This record gives sequence, C-alpha cells and structure tokens, in this order.
Amino acid sequence: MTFEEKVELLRKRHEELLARPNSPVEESNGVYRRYSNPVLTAAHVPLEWRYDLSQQSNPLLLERIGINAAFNAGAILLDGRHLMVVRVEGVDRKSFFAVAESADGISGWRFWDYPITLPEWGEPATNVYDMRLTRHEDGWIYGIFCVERKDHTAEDDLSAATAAAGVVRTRDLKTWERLPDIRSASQQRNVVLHPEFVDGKYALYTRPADGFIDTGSGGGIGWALVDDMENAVIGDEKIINTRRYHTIKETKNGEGPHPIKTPQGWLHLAHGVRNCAWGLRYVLYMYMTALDDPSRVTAEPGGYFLAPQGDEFIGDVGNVVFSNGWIVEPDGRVLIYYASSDTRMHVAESSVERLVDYCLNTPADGLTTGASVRTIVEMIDKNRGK
Ligand code: M1P
Repeated sequence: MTFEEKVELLRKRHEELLARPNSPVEESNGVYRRYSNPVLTAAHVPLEWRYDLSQQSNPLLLERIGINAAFNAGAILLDGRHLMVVRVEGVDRKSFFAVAESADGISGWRFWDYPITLPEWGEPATNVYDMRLTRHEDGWIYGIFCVERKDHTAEDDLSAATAAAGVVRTRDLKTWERLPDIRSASQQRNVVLHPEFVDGKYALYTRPADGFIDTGSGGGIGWALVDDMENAVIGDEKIINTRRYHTIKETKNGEGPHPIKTPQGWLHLAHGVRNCAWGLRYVLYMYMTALDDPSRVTAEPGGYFLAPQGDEFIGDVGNVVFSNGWIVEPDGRVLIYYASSDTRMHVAESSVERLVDYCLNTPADGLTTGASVRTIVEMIDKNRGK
C-alpha cells in the first residue's frame, strides 16, 4: 500500500466512525432512554491532531500524539447548534478542552478543527477538566472548570495537588476570556454557575473539599453568592445537598450541569460517590429546588438516577458515570450527556416532563432497610386497591 493509500484508509475508517448512526435503546424505567453507541470517544478526535500526515517526516505513518479519552463534557445549544466542550485527555495524562458539534445532538458529533487554546491565569495549570457551561442572564457564556496544580506546601508528596475553580467567558465558544480563578478558603471542584442572578448576585454551586480527592469532614454541594465573576470570592457557603451514610453519596457528591428551570422548580443533576471493594463508584442522581430559592431542596428521589451499565463499567477509571452537560430542546426533550468510566461520552434522552415527574413522585431514600420495605409495601397496597 502506498503512503497515500494508507492515509486514505485512515480517513475512510475515521469517517465511518463519525458517520455511525445512533439508535435509541428502550429502558425499562420510562424515565430516559440510552443510545446504542457512545457519542464521542478518543477515536473521534481528528486525525490531524494525532498523525503527521507528511510522507517525508512520517514515512511509516505512525501516530505521533496519542489520545486516551474524550469525556466529562459541558454542553450548550447555541444558535440551534448542539455543542459540547469536551475534556480530551492525551496519553500524557493532560486534559484539555475541545469543542464538538452535532446537528441533532445525538449522532454525527465532530470536533472543530482545533482544540481550545485556553488563556492561562496565575501559575500555569498542570491539568484542567470538567467545564460547566452557563449562559448567564448577564449575556455571557461562562465556563467554570477544575484547575489542578502541584501542591507546593507538600513538595515531598509527589501526588499532592490542589484543585481550584477556573473561569472563562465567551460569546461563541471560539474566543475565550480568562478571568481570575475563584478564590475560596477550601479546595474546589464541581463549581457551577447558576444561570440567573439571585438577590442581584451571581450564584455558585460549590463543592468545598479539605483535600484533592477526599472532601474531608465536610463536603456536599454548597451554595454561595458572589458579587462579581471578574473577581469571584466564595465567602459564606452553605451546604444545600449533603452526603449521607449508606446512600449513593456517602463519600462525596457534586453538582452536574447548571439546573434546568421548570414551572415546578429547578431540576438538578448531580453525581454521588460511594466506596466499595472495587474502589469509588460514581452514579448520577437528581434533586429539585424551589423556583424562588434555588438553594432550598424541595424533592430528592431515593437512590441513583443513572448508574454504569454494560460496557460503561469499563474504562480508565471503572464503575464511573459523570455528567456536567445537558441540553433542553425547544420541544421539551432533554439530552443528558454523560461519560462512562472517564473514557467516552454517551447521550440519554428524557424530557422536562418526565424528569419533573421522576423527581416529584419517586419515593425519597428513607435511610433504613425498614423504611425501604415500607415504601414498597405502600405501593403494593395501592396497586391492590387497599
Ligand atoms: O474519576 C471520577 C471523577 O473524579 C473526580 O470527580 P469528583 O471531584 O467529583 O470526585 C474528577 O476528577 C472527575 O473528572 C472524574 O470523572
């Protein structure tokens, strides 16, 4: 095979992957449906990012830059276009952001020609990841993401790192303005900007943590009001959604994408983490808060909303599903973008109506075995006309 033929074959296979159709898989619970194929994987990354396509400098046509994963994407519907800001991770373990686009949000996802060149702020980040996109009523689209740096207070511990919330803003996902990292007394990951002003201030969902991995004694999803995103400082922070013993969020939890406004309240998607013999298990759960006070929880179904299934269990970090992006379609459908095992992106489809029904009518976690059985017995009695 000539060099040109090899390049052509590479392009053909890549194109086949990108053009692969996606079909819905019926779920038994009626709340959402998954799709048969992941929407984005490392293999979707453009060939130009990975291969030197010159015969002169790469006569064997070897891949020069390996990509490990494409996951944990923020999402937005912009001028009718479905866009994700994807966490792409190289084989060097460095994550960066890249925009991918699809017409219908379900199939045909393609990366734009170049990854995002993120402006730096302060000490250059060792790693960045998990951007949440919020179109705020101030007119900007904000991206808040985790900035990881070496912890210089523990130089003898090679793994010691710090996590802070980095901030960028844009109007088109092409030109990005970097703002100062959010100042906070604790480490922060999973920080999400609420789309509306609350009491005239910007409102943040936070996840204060004592350390980089462990949240420590506190944790939970916090809530903080800040005066200014150009110099955001988290002062008073209250925990609005706590970790609980023997629940799906015993070890830690974190807000997913920004909540969706509905007539019945704000719909929230979050992740809950517990420990088991296999390591940390990440699942998604939902809760709702009051329309007039997005920090007041009004409903929380017991247990997980979506957990790893089948191939989703396997990947770089197994037994994980994570979501930081969803899109509400004009017809009320909700496209939930979630990553499995820190490796690839999937979509699940639901609707505002179904998600609100799920949140308001699924029994809460009674926190004991006895309470769970009583809930089931109540349902049986109802079904038997008692
Ligand atoms: O590996 C699972 C997830 O771990 C971290 O999430 P959290 O801070 O909620 O524990 C993040 O590194 C996230 O990107 C990753 O998917």
